[in-house]
Amino acid sequence: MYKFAHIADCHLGAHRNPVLQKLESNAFEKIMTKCVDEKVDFLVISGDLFHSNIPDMGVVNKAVKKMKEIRDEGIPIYLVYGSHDYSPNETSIIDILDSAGLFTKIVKGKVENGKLKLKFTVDPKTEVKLVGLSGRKIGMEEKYFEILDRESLEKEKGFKIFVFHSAITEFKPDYLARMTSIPISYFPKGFDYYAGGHVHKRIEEEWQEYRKIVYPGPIFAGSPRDLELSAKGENRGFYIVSFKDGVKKIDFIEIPTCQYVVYEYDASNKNSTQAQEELIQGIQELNVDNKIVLFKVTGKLSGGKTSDINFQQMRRILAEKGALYVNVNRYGLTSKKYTSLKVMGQDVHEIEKKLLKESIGSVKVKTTDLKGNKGIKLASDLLSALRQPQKPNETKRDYIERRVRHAFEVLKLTEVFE
Ligand SMILES: [Mn+2]
Repeated sequence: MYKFAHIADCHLGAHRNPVLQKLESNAFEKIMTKCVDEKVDFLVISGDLFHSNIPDMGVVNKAVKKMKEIRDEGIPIYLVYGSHDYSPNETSIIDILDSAGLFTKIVKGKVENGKLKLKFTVDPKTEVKLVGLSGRKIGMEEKYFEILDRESLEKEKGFKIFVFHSAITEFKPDYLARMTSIPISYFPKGFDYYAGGHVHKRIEEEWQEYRKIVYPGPIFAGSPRDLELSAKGENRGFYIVSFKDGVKKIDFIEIPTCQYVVYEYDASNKNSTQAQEELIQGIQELNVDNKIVLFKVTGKLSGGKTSDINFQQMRRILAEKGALYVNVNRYGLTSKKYTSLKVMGQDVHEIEKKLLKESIGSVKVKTTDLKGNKGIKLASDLLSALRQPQKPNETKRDYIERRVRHAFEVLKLTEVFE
């Protein structure tokens, strides 16, 4: 019997807060150690190993050391790009580490007569055949699925794994209804295992000839929403799959990182003084020692301003009580007095999207690519390409050039298929 490990959505480098950084790298290190202890034959990473295509070098160094350890134990690593570490012209850290031989990016193929022909990578020890399709920004991988030559993949004999970084329409959680997804019929049939990433939730499915469709979910958290879901009981970890002429057993290995406290407060019909008092009293009663605190305040104040509530003071109290990290979400808090905020949302990205949606109607152009949902996606992607921060040691000129290049890539003025 052989075994392989399947992880996805590590999002290494997602956090600026040192405590979260530590928890994230701990989770990754624990998984790598477990792979060695369990003597897996190889490791599959279904995209978003890193949170960006040019992550912080300290984060990269730590991860590389750990991956090097498992390589030295004779465990090969196979992966695809995710939507976060993707680069259309092979300038991602993923490509550098692939070139250095740390792991193998298994997206191999080319477009021939309008069909995308993918080539298998064979794991030398187990003879498992792997083939992968990378994630793209904003679900752009759909067009590659559309032209995928499924027949040649389906004909191949042996134990086969399809590695991908996309949501599948049929198995998408309800709360991700608006996420771009690929219908299951676009996937080649008859693979032994479909190793998924991108959806930040653990999913195990079987459907007709699609034997095992598995998403491990993130190993820790790529976003505050992941923290919230973890706090509400979603287990985080990865899979170990045992196989011999087909999958025999799949085990989810939970990797606990820390404990959470969720504190939600509805300020409706309270004035700002009452809300302030009740919040202070509420947090005094919490046991937050050594825990991540997710603090969510919603509702419409009956009097006073939202800025009357002193969240800084509450953060301080929680820190004094030993909280590891406090995430304050008050995007849902409004007041009767000040309703000038026209656009509300749960986070910055949602607000940005809503603003773009409101303004897109005034765009007067012929091409449909700049209108409607397509236009909104393009605009928000362009914004995120342009808001990349300058790297340490990067000259201003290089920085400007890099942003311009990324903007061009987003606008698909230089896109190349790997
Ligand atoms: Mn992800």
